[in-house]
Amino acid sequence: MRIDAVELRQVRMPLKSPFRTSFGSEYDRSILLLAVHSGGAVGWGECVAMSDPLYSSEYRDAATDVLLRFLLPALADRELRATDVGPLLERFRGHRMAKAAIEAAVLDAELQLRGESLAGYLGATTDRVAAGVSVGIADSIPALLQEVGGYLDSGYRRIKLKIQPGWDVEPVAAVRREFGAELPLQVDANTAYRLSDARQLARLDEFDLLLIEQPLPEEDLLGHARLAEQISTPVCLDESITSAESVAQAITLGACEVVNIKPGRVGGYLEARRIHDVASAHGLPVWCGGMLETGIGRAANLALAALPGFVLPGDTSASDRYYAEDLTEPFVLEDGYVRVPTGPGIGVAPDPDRLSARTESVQTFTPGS
Ligand code: OSB
Ligand code: MG
Repeated sequence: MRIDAVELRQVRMPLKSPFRTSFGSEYDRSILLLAVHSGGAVGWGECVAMSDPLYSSEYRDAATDVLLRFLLPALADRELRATDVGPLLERFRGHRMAKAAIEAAVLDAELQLRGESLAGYLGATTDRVAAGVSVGIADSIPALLQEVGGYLDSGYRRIKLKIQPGWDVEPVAAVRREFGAELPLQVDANTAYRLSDARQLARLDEFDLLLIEQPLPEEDLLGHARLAEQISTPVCLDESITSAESVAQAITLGACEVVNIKPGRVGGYLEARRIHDVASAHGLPVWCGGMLETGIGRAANLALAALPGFVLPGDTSASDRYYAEDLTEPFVLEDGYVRVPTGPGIGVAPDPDRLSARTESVQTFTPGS
């Protein structure tokens, strides 16, 4: 294929309720969507960079800038396959979320032109994925229990609680007490702790959690390895895992016993699959993380989450966990599972009216101009 044009669309999606983590509160999701036009096909990619650099150093407007100035020009005016995107962009440091978005859009267009689904292309072995849900920091324990209860009533198969110093043992103990020992339960600290908090984190041991996600800073692999020796809850990395190489290092160090794979964070679906392969070869379970995606990113995440190493439920919730109205046909929960799209490419496209209603601005990149 060849890139005829790329639309960079800034959309704003109001969240049904605010999402509070140790790094801040989101009230709406400000998203960069890419549409790659190629030979009559339109491929979609959702950039997971948030509006502010709080989860990672990347942010939406920086992604837009690096795409327009560096990444898109490097892909223009040539025959291109999705597998070329990573190598062609490798000399530009970092900006993995921006790279992932353009690779995803190129891949969607290429697969549509071939009539092949992303799930089939990646090697999916299932047609539905067990859905977990990520629950933000609440205003009170009763409010948290009510929210968790609502998700369990809807059928979610695993609960993840966001934690931070001052909101850890108490909410976990309350959820265990209310919903029982059998509930698959895990926590995510988004780097809010230090190794000196190991004794506090060891207090979570008695609650038999599936894992603790990213307790320490992104760069602190050694700290995670030390912490893993001091707590019995398995350590899972999110922010620290940026490539297949980084996961191999983390595993070798003993810093990581479970991996949260987010395609956006690691530069795309192809690198995400390599991480899956490395982790699986080492016998580590992986699961698919999320970044409050619309149906565009969610469709592609579901294709990835259908690979055989994804043995834990992901943050692949239904559309109505986040949005009153999704950009695509909504993904729904069926008996605690979400269906993997089977159509060509990612298998979904935004509804034109809903997309234009949510669009704040559009910039167009045209090769040679
Ligand atoms: O750390 O997994 C995270 C959302 C935004 C940024 C980081 C994270 C999250 C979530 C929500 O936990 C996952 C989802 O449901 O999309
Ligand atoms: Mg996380």
